[in-house]
Amino acid sequence: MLELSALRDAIINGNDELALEITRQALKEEVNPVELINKWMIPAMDEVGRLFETQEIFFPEMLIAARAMKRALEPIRPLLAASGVEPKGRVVIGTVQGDLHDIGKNMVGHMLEGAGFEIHDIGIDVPAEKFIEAVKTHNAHILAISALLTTTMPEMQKILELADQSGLRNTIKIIVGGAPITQDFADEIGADGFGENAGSAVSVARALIGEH
Ligand code: B12
Repeated sequence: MLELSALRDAIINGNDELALEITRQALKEEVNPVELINKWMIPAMDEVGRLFETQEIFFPEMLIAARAMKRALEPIRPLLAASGVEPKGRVVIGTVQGDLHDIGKNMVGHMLEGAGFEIHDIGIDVPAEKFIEAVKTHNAHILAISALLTTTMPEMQKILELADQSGLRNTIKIIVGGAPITQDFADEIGADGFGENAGSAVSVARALIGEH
C-alpha cells in the first residue's frame, strides 16, 4: 500500500522526480486525484509557506518545492481537464501584475476546463490593460483573476475599474481568488464572485452563467 504522506514530504523537500513517481503510482492505484491534491499536495504548499514565513527555509527552497508541486500535478492535469462536453462559456484567467504565483491559477483553469469551460490562460504578471484586451479578443463570459500577495491585491480593483471604463462591466462576470482574497474583499471591490479553492471556482462560475 502506497504511503501518501511521502508525496507531501517529497514536495516539501523539492524532490520533483519522487513527487512525480508517487503521483503516478497513486493514480495507477486509483487514488482520487482531487483527494491527492486536497489532502497531500496543497497541505505541502501550506507547510512550505509556513517554513518560509518562519525563515526555516528561504526563497530557493520555496521555488524548488513549487517545481516539485508542478511536476506532481502533470499527470493529474489531463484528468482534471478531461470533459468532452460542449463549452459552457469562455473564461479568461490570469495572475495580476507584480505576482508570479500560478499553481493555484493553473489548478482553477484546469478544473474549469474539466467542467466544460473554454479557457484562455493569459499567464502571470499580467497588467490590467491586458486582462481587458484578452476579454475583448476572446469575447469572454467570465474573467477569473488570481492574486497571492497582499501587495498585489489592489491590482484586482484596478482591473474592475478598467472593465467599468471600457464599458465591459455589464457584459462580463468577474471572479477573484487566491490565498489572501476573501469574500469581503471581493464584495468591497465589486467582483461578481469569489472562490476559495478550485472546486468553488467551478460552482461560482456555473452559478454566474446561470447553470446550477
Ligand atoms: C509556491 C510559492 C511561491 C513560488 C511560486 C511558484 C509558482 N509558479 O506559483 C515562488 C517561489 C516563485 C514564490 C515567490 C514569492 N512568494 Co510565494 N508562496 C508560495 C507558497 C508556498 C505556495 C503557493 C501555492 O502554490 N499554493 C498552492 C495553491 C494550490 O494554492 P493557491 O495559490 O492559494 O490557490 C488556490 C486558491 O487560493 C484558489 N485560487 C487561486 N487563484 C484563484 C483565482 C480564482 C479566480 C479563484 C476563484 C480561485 C483561486 O484556488 C486554488 C486551488 O485550490 C505560498 C504559501 C501559501 N500557502 O500560499 C507562498 C506565499 C504566497 N509567497 C509569499 C511571498 C512573500 C513570496 C515572495 C514575495 C518571496 C520573496 N521574498 O521574494 C515572492 C513573490 C514573487 C512574486 N512577485 O510573485 C507569501 C505572501 C505573503 C503575503 N501576505 O503577501 C506566502 C503566503 C508565503 C508566506 N507564508 O510568507 N512563492
